[in-house]
Amino acid sequence: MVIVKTWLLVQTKRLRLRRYCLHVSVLLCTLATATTAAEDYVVHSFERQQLTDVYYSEGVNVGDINNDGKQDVVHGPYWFEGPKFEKKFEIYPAQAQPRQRYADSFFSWVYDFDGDGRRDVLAVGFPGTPAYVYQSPGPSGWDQPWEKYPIIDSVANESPHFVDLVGDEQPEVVCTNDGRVGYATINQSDPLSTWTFHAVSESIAPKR
Ligand SMILES: [Ca+2]
Ligand SMILES: [Ca+2]
Ligand SMILES: [Ca+2]
Repeated sequence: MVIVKTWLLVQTKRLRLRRYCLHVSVLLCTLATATTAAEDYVVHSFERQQLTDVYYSEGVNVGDINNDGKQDVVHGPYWFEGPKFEKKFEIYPAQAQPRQRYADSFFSWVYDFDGDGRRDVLAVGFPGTPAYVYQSPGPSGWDQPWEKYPIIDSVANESPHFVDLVGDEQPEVVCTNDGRVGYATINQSDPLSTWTFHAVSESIAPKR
């Protein structure tokens, strides 16, 4: 009986010790987290620069259009030259959009589609409308509209993406087309002609 009592006492002490260790561990973890969190809190401040007061597009993107190593901004029909963003150049004839409606331009991405060393612009409009590549003319053509090439007949879904989905080091447009979820790949033999849409679902989504 004494042996049993002693064993129980030892086990109880062990249990208390474990609980104490657990409490200390939790406290240490909390302190460590608090220290890390304190170090992580850095206030990043930004300077606001308004590029335009006209509504041209739902979206904006960045990329080095003029190959000077500085990021430029693309907003609908315009690209703004970085790093000052005081000069803007037309990609296609600019038309102000009615503020009470969606714009005819939703997304733009900057990428050299034809491999000539100049980054072009892929533009996606209202869901269910075609996507176009605007071919960069280079510095001699900044004062004129860029050549426009339809590459996908319809891009839909609220937020299409332009990412390397299938791992071939080239991006694809991930979207819906005619209600089908899928992705469109760049036409390797002619990047400025029609791309191929690869459906991964039946027609299950809205067509716009
Ligand atoms: Ca640039
Ligand atoms: Ca190009
Ligand atoms: Ca890819």
